[in-house]
Amino acid sequence: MPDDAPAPAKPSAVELAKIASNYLVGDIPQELADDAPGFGKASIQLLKNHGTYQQDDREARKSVDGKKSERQISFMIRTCVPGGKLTAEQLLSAMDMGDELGNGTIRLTTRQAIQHHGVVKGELKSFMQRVHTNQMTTLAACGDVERNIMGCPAPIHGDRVRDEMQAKLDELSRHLAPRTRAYYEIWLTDPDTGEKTLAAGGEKEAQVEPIYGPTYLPRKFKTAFALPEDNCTDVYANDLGFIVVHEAGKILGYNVLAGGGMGVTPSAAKTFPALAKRLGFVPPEDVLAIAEAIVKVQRDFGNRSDRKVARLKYTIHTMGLENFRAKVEEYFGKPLAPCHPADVHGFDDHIGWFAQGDGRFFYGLNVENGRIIDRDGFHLKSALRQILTEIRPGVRITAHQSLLFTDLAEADRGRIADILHAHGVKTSEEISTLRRWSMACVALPTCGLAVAESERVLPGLIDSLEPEVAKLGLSNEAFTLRMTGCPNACARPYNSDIGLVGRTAGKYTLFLGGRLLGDRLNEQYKDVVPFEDLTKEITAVLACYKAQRHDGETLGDCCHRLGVDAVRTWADAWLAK
Ligand code: SRM
Ligand code: SF4
Repeated sequence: MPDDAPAPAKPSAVELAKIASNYLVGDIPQELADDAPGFGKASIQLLKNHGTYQQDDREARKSVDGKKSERQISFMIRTCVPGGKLTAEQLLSAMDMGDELGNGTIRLTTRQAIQHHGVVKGELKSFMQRVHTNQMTTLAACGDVERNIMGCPAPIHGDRVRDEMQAKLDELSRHLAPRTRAYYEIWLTDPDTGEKTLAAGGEKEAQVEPIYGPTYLPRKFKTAFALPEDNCTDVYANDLGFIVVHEAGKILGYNVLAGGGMGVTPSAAKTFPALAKRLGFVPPEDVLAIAEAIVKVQRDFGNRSDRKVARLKYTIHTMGLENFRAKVEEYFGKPLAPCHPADVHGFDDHIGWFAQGDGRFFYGLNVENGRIIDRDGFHLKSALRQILTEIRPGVRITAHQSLLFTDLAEADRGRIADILHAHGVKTSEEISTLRRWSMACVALPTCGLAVAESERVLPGLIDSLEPEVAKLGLSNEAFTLRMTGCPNACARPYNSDIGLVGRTAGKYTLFLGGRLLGDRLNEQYKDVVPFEDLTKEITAVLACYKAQRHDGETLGDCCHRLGVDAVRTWADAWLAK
């Protein structure tokens, strides 16, 4: 611990669990073997670093006859997909696992990963083993470590910039992966050959986690790569961001951003959403070293007693940006060059049919809120199975919870459309621009932090907004509409054109003035708006936009220019007519 690190305060309960865990082992092995449906408090925290959350399905709880308050414990498991890149076989296998061990659905996340819900404790180990057999991992998909690193997933052949960026992302993912043996020994040992000694700690302790040390990071840590012309990963919302600086097909280096994060606790005024700050420029060969330096500064200077203010954004706020930069330079071992002027100026969700540049094509399929499911009249899961089995495309997950099928032949276009239609699924071309640019977080019934609905109500809200948008003649306007079931902001509502954040059951806070580009926070427009009023409130804002916009101005830019007070005055008068 450096001399100038903050004086040790009383560690939070999660810190205590990590300290006592011997590199994330704790009591997980014993508790995994007992008959209880769930784990103890400390293990629940440690398990997050292994990629799994103990959950209690609130609706399943209610539906158990005569046992109203009995908890219905099951597990959410998140699998990392660095840069969103996987194979048809891996996605097929993930769907099989959802059917055989989970709740029959899978969820593509806002960080290009995969989530399963409803796995019971007795199946956790076989689940992890199948993920491993599938050449994937759940290690560090959650927890106080570097999470799934995001990158633009579009496959453009001959685009050396994208290829090199993707390779750098993979290298960084490997570099920042936890090295404890706990994951392998808890989940991946063969019970028939006997458990091995849990291998962390001991004499070589310092070597176990050379980057993280025994208590890992004070809080979750998220990283994304973006291109200036395509910020599809929302790079400014991350703890650490890399914007590729390139000229004539060659990467000159990366602008490094630090301290983005969205989650807020409304009752704690000390919490706030923040866009990452521009910190400096590094050549490609220094990406790993600067990332490691920033991670280590956060490790040593982040708050370990109050988890509400433990993210990197608060470390920077407490230290001040200049002191933070100086500390990073000290850990980096040299001064940081100033940022190159390059900044994000475009955003592409990659939905639709595109040439890859090598005679092949890719197709971006909008997956509403990332949920892959079969239900009455809508059999997306079966459609995907057929596409993946018959065509065997490459697969990518976007940061907008959607899928890209890659390496397609021209003839596959019609075939994919036929398969989707045969299963009651619309092609991307058949859905509205409004729906295409919307996202909702998971929320109820599985998310323990949800105070309002999100994934289950956004599609209906869009159904009722679509005719209003059409009446206003705005059907072709692209703007982001993002909804979450609480202020933790898992669908990044605070930099979107329209943000809807669950406030309490059935009520939302409405935010306006962010934008597709993701480089501006929005502002609170109205609070505690009942769900039933959202259609008319949003329609009134759109009417204001229609009446007041300048040529070519986006919704977010227009609201930002006018200011939320002026928009409210105009929209309320329009509603009162
Ligand atoms: Fe998130 C917690 C789901 C992306 C901010 N998030 C949760 C938990 C695990 C609830 C919990 O702690 O008990 C949710 C699980 C619900 C469930 O039943 O599945 C959850 N977060 C998600 C996902 C699945 C939403 C989605 O619809 O895709 C996303 C998974 C991403 C991934 O693959 O890793 C997801 N979460 C995000 C993002 C967006 C992003 O990272 O780009 C954010 C905002 C950015 C940020 O981190 O600030 C986000 N999640 C949070 C927070 C607030 C963190 C904070 O600093 O305040 C929490 C609560 C916490 O950590 O205490 C949280
Ligand atoms: Fe749960 Fe809130 Fe995240 Fe939605 S935003 S998934 S309700 S923690």
